[in-house]
Amino acid sequence: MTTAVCPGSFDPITSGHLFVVERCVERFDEVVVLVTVNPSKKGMFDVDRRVALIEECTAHLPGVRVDSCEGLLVDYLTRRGLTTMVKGLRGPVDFQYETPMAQMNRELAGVETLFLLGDPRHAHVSSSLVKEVARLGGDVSPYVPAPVAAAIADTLR
Ligand code: COD
Repeated sequence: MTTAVCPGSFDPITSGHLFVVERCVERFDEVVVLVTVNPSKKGMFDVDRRVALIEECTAHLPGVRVDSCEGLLVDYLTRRGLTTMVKGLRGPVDFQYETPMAQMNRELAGVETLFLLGDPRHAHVSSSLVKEVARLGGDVSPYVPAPVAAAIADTLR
């Protein structure tokens, strides 16, 4: 059985993230969408809400599980005998940011990182930009799945 772990903050999940998860579903038996928790960083959504939103947005995809973890990502994978994570790339800036982490994760625990090119239509989409646009009254519905757009509207109401 092949398993890919797609890690991220997912605060909240965007259509760009979802595209990457959908591509993984076509190539792996199981896909774990993993919300990484940084206790010193307060997000728009708490971890349980992020997990619940991802579950709702991926309910139509076979083989997807959603989980969360604190601490080193590679420890989560190693404890479960997993060796592959998949990261989405919007372009060269993401590649530059991700490369040292991939190298470090390979050295720390033999975990390989596979990079998957994102949808060019979402190359400018990030969770932080979505939150900023929403906070300033812009329409973010083209950039996030419908349940997320509703949750953001709810939070800002
Ligand atoms: N299209 C395609 N891919 C996208 C898009 C998009 N529009 N937006 C984001 N992505 C990709 C990102 O490049 C990233 O690969 C992934 O989706 C997650 O994105 P975010 O923004 O939700 O998450 P980040 O960038 O905050 O990353 C979280 C990490 C998992 C990298 C980080 O929290 C982490 O590694 N935490 C664990 C601590 C750890 O192990 N540290 C040591 C690392 S060596």
